Amino acid sequence: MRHFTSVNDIGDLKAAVREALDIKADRFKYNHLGRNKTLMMVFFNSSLRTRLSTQKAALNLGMNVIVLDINQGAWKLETERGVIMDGDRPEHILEAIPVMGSYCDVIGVRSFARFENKSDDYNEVILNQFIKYSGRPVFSMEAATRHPLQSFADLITIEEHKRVERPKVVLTWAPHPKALPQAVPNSFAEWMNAADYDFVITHPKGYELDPAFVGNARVEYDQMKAFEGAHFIYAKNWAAYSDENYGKVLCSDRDWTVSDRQMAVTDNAFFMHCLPVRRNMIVTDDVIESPNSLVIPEAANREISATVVLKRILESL
Ligand code: AN0
Ligand code: CP
Repeated sequence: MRHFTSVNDIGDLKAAVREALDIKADRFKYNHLGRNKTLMMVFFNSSLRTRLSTQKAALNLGMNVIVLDINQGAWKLETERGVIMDGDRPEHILEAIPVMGSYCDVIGVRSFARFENKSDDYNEVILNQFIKYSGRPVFSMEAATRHPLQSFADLITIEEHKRVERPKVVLTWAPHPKALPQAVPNSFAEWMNAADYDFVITHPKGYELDPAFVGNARVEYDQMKAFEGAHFIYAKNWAAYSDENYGKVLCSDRDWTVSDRQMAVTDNAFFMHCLPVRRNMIVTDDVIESPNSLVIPEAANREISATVVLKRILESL
């Protein structure tokens, strides 16, 4: 594997999960692979889990790690070609990327949707410039449209906990005070469709996701109906995707907050969220603290998904 930006880069999912569980049983098994190899993690946005789990994954593989927070101590980057750079951005990304590439063997990039220009976001202009100009394998640590390391960890978590072969998995929108990207729900949908689960998406009208990610999922606007008989509830907020309301918050209805009321109609479902989560906006204290909450093992599996991905990239160097 050279680059890792979506489910399409991982190949057979069953094999990927097998490899993940194998690594989980002995996470230092490939400790020789990363000897004298350097991972550079570049963050345009904040992170707790991705930063720590990806660094741990690199250490599992014997790599060295450099972390750059673009907004803390680096020069502000101009990202558009052709701009007369007389403003507050002293460096252009077209120089910065190849310079970063010259100091490392693999690059991880976190660059959220900016909600300034829908086509720039959905064309992944930042991530793709890293792929084009760094000369290195690049993997997404959440880009504008996807968060594949998260979705892979989610898949591993579901496979570890499922009680039926083809579980009913429900992705539910939930309220949040700020506009959040669609990357997590898009990516989750893409991986759930690829895993061929019984997959349902529920959200208020106006929150329809890009049909390319919805795929064959059933969309159910009645949240209670969607939850009936579910085995896994995956909550997430996202802002509107439609052209007219792109990046906007349209609904703050706290009836959508996941609580015991909705969980009661599921088949004793597990609760999942990628974190960070706003309690009593997305999910109640009771649900996130219940024995059915998988948020901590799910986050722990981020180390495993990142180890598999970095291992495969190292094998291709
Ligand atoms: C980000 C998002 O919704 O994409 C990161 C989630 C992993 N969340 C926030 O900014 C709160
Ligand atoms: N789930 C996740 O990616 O968390 P961070 O934003 O803290 O990295």
